[in-house]
Amino acid sequence: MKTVYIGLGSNLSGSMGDPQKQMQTALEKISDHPEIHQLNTSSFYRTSPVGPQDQPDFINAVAQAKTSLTPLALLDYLQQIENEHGRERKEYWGARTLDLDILIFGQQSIHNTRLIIPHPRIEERAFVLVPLLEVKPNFSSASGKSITDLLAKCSDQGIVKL
Ligand code: A4P
Ligand code: MG
Repeated sequence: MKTVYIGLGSNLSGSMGDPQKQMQTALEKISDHPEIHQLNTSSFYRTSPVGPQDQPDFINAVAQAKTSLTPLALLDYLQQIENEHGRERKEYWGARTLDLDILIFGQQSIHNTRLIIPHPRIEERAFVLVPLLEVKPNFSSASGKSITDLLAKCSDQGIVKL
């Protein structure tokens, strides 16, 4: 069984409702899987968009869980949930009804066409770091930088706990 961390984000209403509702139903769906256990979710945060600015604020959170799934099987399941929530892939880093990213998968390092783990942009994003630290207070950065430094670097990114 591996401990995994999943980043959740939404800034558009989709087939399950407004962004917060989309996140809630996604979390229920994740915990419904027979091979995913002990789901523990951070607070929800309202965050300013990183990337294109002409889009609504996001709701973001991070979930911790234990799983016996392989990384690719977990990705398949998360992408199925994204699709059920009306996800369309248009603009890169653009607005989305639901985005589910695998941030960390046990101690594994993966680099293939479908999956990069740890997620390459964890360290530069307040919307990932802040909720991740809630569920994984012992997070240490792959680059060796201190958490204080990482948080200071992204302190201009708007983030409010809901
Ligand atoms: N993929 C590779 N590695 C992973 C991984 N660790 N987890 C592949 C999940 N998927 C991974 O993803 C494109 C492909 O990445 C997938 O098919 C999968 O095989 P996608 O979700 O279709 O595209 P995307 O989300 O637009 O790209 P990406 O790289 O996930 O974007 P990011 O980095 O997640 O950025 N601002 C705020 N405030 N909050 C946000 O949540 N999100 C983004 C998206 C930009 N700005 C934001 C937010
Ligand atoms: Mg994504």
